Amino acid sequence: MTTFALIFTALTSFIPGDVPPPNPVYPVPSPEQMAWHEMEMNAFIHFTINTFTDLEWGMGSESPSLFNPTGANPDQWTAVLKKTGFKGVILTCKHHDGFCLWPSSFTEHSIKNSPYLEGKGDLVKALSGSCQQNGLKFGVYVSPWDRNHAQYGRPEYIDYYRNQLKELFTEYGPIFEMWFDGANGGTGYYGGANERRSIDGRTYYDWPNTLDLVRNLQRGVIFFSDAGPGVRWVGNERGIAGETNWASITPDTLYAGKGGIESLLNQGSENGTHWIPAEVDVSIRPGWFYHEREDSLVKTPEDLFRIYLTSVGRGSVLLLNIPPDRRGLFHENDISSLQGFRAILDWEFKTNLAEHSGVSASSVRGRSTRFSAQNITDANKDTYWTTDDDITTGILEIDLQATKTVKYIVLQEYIQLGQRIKAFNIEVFDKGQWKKVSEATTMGYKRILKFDPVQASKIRINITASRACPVVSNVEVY
Ligand code: FUL
Repeated sequence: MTTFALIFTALTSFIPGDVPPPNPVYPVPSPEQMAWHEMEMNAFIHFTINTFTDLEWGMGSESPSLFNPTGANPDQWTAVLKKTGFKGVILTCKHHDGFCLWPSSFTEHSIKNSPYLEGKGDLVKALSGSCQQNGLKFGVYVSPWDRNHAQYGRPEYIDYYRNQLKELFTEYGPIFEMWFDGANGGTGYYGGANERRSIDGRTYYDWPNTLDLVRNLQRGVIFFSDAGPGVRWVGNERGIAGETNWASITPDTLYAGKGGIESLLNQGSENGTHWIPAEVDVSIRPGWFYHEREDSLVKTPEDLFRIYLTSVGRGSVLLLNIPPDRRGLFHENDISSLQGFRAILDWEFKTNLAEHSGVSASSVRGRSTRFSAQNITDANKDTYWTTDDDITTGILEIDLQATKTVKYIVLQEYIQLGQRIKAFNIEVFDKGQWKKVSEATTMGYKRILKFDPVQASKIRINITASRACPVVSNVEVY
């Protein structure tokens, strides 16, 4: 063999594509769940007759004539949300009191019998249209518990609920997520019966058939409930995902309304059988609905940023509730907090000090350029660094070229191949010494670690435990 042939053989044995990528570690996200992860921040809108009765949970006996938001303007909502950086919006089309924000043909307890636009209004349509125009995805909250409906608790109500879903999923454009929460049964008006009705949360709603019905109308919709199947509740309403946060969980251990599982929901399970990531729902105010007395209690921009770090920064999606007031507008105090929050995000994550920085790794899968360490700073979410199958630890070293002040590190696993990393830490290099600045367990879709500002010319990510060979797609430094 000539020297040329030898060199050529050596080169071709490492050409991209030569080494197969790692096999997935199951479960993995569906394409729709992947798109959901990438949204990162969604808004919740709680608005209904409760806004006018000053309640959080209406009884179901409220007259539709109370619903009169004289200045309602969904375009104001979407403009504010878009500017803040939200990607989707979920509206309480129907809350527990049963009042519908769309003129459902299956009940009189709706916006069509309210003074709002003389009964001609349809806030579900107005908001879904405004979302489409502004490039936001639209989702629905349709409470299974209905304190207005006479048949609630009986089989007839399930037909009613399904008919309402058929209306929403056929006449209101694309819906990315459907929310059904655990609050179920109890006292209510129930068509005038005024009594307590209890249901068996496991069987009454016959969820599998309801979900199939919805899926047949719109494939790919993400279902939220404690047990998913699309995304799970995070176990609290304070905006805090677990520091250890697995996107996987075994749904048999959960069902909507079951108590005592908050910490399981908060952290997920390393060996969970299904990909059901946590969604962090939290309100900008103490309540979910607007109450004038809470005008001075709106979360500050700093509060919202802290919540961002404990939700998006822990691999979850943030679902932040902003309730319109009695005019039907976001209140000035809420808007100013959102503007402040956006300003903090822009300021804190202004310049990625690691973009296109040189990176070296303790080892690279098959020594292939396709899996090189450089992939973590190439600003391309589809490329990643990984190791050979039998290696479950690794060191990535980023060279910042000069000494910089560093305060955050953002890390992303390539979760399309499953969530793997169980433990890692960060060290920074300054004045000839390495110093540990942060330690963490899971990485997941996104992990943001904040530490006291330090001087650093190099950064090391030490992956110390992983369920299989680690696969990292992105690292940013601020
Ligand atoms: C809960 C409901 O009972 C609250 O009113 C609110 O809608 C919250 C997001 O979900 O289950």
